[in-house]
Amino acid sequence: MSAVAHIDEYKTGKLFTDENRGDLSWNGYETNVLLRNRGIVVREGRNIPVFSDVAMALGTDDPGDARGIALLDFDHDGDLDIAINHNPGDTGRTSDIPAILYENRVGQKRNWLAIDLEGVKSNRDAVGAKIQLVAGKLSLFRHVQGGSAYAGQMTQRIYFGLDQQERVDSLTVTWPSGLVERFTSLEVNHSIHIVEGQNLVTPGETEPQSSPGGGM
Ligand SMILES: [Ca+2]
Ligand SMILES: [Ca+2]
Repeated sequence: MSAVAHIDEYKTGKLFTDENRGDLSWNGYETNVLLRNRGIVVREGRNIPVFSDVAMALGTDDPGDARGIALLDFDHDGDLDIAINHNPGDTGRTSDIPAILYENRVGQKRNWLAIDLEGVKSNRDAVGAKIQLVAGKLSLFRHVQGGSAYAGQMTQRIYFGLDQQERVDSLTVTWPSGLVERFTSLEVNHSIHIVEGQNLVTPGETEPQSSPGGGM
């Protein structure tokens, strides 16, 4: 039952009663959205981020009661895929409501770079590190986070989508310790491993598996 579709009943409080709700969750069945980042536009002198909902166009507008989400490159082709878990409501029967895995079928047509950071003086997972990448006209920024979603945990590997750029001009890592390391002229379409303070880029290891959290 959708609280949006039944907004008049919702306002009466009727949907909160056991008689009407039964053993089902009474909301959360709105379709999922998938927002495409269209970049920054300047309006009246202000930088405004613009997003478009492309869920219907891409077939991800599922009406399930989604909760946990994790981004991960499950097929190791350099792009991020999406795993989603669902809320079993008061039934607790997670096996009745399987997770969904959305495969990214666009990203592998473009160039990319994936990065694992390993702190030494900083914390080992490099949480708090900042990465600035420049590739031709692209200037991209990533921040290594310790937590990334409600009821789910993303991969810790950092991914940069590079469109048609065939080389990374510069990569600047600012570690939590304050150390700044800069690398230039890097090849694309592979993963790399950077250990704090070694001023060295080595090939990355196999992507560790990530998964969304359990149903709530
Ligand atoms: Ca992938
Ligand atoms: Ca793919």
